[in-house]
Amino acid sequence: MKRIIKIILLLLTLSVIAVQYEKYTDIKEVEYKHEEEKENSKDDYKYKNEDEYKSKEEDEYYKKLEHIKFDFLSNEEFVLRAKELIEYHKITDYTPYDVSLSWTPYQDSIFEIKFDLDNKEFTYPKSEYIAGIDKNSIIKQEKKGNLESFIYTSNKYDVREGIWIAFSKDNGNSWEHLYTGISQSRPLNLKWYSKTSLFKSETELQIEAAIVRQLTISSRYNPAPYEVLEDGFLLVFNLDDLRKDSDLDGLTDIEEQSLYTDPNNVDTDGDKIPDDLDLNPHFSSNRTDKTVIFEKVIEGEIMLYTPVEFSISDIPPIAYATDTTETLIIIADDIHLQEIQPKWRRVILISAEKYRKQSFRNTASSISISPLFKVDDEKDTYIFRSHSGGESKKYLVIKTKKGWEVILIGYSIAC
Ligand SMILES: [Ca+2]
Ligand SMILES: [Ca+2]
Ligand SMILES: [Ca+2]
Repeated sequence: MKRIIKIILLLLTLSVIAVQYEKYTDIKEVEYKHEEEKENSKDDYKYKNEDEYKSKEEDEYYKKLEHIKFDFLSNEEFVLRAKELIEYHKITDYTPYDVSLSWTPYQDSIFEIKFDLDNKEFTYPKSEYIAGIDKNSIIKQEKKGNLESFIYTSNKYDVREGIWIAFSKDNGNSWEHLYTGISQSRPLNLKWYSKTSLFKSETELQIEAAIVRQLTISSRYNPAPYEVLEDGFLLVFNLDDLRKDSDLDGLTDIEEQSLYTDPNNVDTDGDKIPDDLDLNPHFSSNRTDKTVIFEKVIEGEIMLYTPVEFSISDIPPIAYATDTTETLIIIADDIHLQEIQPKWRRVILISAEKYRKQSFRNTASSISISPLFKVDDEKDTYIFRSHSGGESKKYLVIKTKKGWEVILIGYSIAC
């Protein structure tokens, strides 16, 4: 996790010098005539370059961040933290980790894309489903008497490959889906090819695993190169532990750990919306006019060089989480951001300090957003930045008579 923070900080400093997309270089001099230019001369913008908008507030903010140092975990520390994640046994008679077996036989077969010569188009194999789950996501499956179970991956709480269990006691007629709180290869790689039976008992499942460590920062290779730090683990999932929902709010204790909500409180932020339905479970929504700016950014409504105008009266009805709601972690300390009212995604707002303290937990997709910085010598004009993955974006915010106008003025990626 420190590595991720390190990357985020690196991006902050790199954002100015990062390679700009070529296609944006020719819109360095973009002129935008506001419809109501007569009404307000300030609305007649001429965007030359994102670097024109300087802010001493911004400089101060990032100067402080530069003092935080992050070190990679040593391999020994890495292994110790990995072992804390889950109940396990060490075994001697195990199937060694094999990177060439990254794909299950089903995944291998479904990736056989064929070219149809007659119709001159590619034909893709049809996905098959079991218990509502694409067989592509299944790691290991087994039947034993009336019991049937499989371990699979889902992105519900993780950016990639969170580990889930599907369990049936009635020959696959009805299914229960349970989140384990860990994700594949981060850092425990669960082996579909291990010989050990999935059923340890009627209430416990087991699977072999190895502790692996990715050797590159980038995961553009699939599978990314790994080294095996320790092999021979037998992970044990006690189904009753996975089912435990101490406050009966519909989210298991493990899910609440992943969402940083209180496992002993039905309504963590006290806004009368229970944790399982709350799209912003940590803060009750007392929106300010600045809150709306961040909502537009989170919803992806701000486009490059196309100003978006809105006001605080632009309040969407309260929306609720469903079974398929995705989760976005937002790392930010800004009060205006904390009050956002999401429309379709669950947002978990946590401080950079809290985020930094994690080891491997919670790999939901995350975005880091700066506060609003006042632009020097300009009235009601702000800039702020967002960072996610390798992307860095810079926004210009101007207060108008109607409310706010927000424009994405800078976009860079780290190569
Ligand atoms: Ca709960
Ligand atoms: Ca709760
Ligand atoms: Ca709530």
